[in-house]
Amino acid sequence: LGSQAIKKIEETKDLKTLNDLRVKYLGKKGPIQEVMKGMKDLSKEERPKVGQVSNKVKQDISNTIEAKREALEREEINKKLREEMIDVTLPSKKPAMGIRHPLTQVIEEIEDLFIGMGYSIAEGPEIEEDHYNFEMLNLPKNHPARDMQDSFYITDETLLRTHTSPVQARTMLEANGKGPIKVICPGKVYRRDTDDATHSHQFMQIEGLVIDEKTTMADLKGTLDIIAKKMFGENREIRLRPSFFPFTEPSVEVDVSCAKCDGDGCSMCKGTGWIEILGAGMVHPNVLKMAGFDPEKYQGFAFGIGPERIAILKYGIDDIRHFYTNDERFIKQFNTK
Ligand code: FA5
Repeated sequence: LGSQAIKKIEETKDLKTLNDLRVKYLGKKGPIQEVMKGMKDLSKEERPKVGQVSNKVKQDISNTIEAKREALEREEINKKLREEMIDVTLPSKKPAMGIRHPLTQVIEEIEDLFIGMGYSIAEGPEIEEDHYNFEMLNLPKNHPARDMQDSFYITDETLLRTHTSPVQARTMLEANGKGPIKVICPGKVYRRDTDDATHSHQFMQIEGLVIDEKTTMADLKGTLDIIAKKMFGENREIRLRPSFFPFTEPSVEVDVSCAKCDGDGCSMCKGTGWIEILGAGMVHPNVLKMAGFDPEKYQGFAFGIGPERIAILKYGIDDIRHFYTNDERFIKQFNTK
């Protein structure tokens, strides 16, 4: 019995079968237990002999099971280690890298151009006081031109800024009536505009402000011409159209020529050959005065660029909403790495 059991145990290939064998041979109903039970019927002389033999068999079986169990467990661990082994010499998976948002790329490009021309960057709050958003910009309460920028009011006196022009007023106040000032102010703005292909209720603007003792409309035009050529190519031109903003006089809207309708933003030109990208003008004397500047001594120009419109034109994007709906397929096209 002993050698038969040991042979079976040694041939075992898994822990479950091994356990079954343990129960079979050493369990309460097993053959050894049976022999033990029958001991009482044996003679005095036979009893120790049989006892000794069955104890030895029991011990041998039990030792073999123990050794086999250890071997099987070791094998299992080794198998697991082999299967889960990491080959550190294999090339690793590249971690997915994010892409800078196309709008961020365009804004940074514009910022770099202005920094190269000696401008610094100013920022202001998105939750703005009516005072800076309108009044300091020559738009007193009930002025009809407030309707040009339908607003999200928070209280009677605070609102989500409708443009970046309040940063002009804040910057001028900080300068205590002393020029020169040369800043651009990028940031988010909000309007109760109905969303469509070219309008969003939240969009970006980049305000520009220059105040100095001899600043003219020619400086404004020259500056914008450089920006248009750098952003869109040397063959582009700009066109100034008379317009109205309460905070500038004269005021203009600025268009960029389309690239000979070769598909580059052409559909946006609606057949006219020009597309509007910003509003601008010479800072109104009232605005200078309110901010503590002497209009006899200082003049200045200001502009407000819509970077979404610049990006649309630059990349031939057909809908402004692509910027804000976070479709990865759109964003991934702007991987410049
Ligand atoms: C203004 O906001 C003036 N503050 C700009 C300005 C600054 C004029 C300094 C003079 C001096 P306007 O409302 O036209 O102007 O907006 C300026 C630009 O923002 C537009 O040319 C356009 O490019 C962009 N823009 C306006 N509304 C939207 C909109 N709903 N969605 C996306 N872009 C818009």
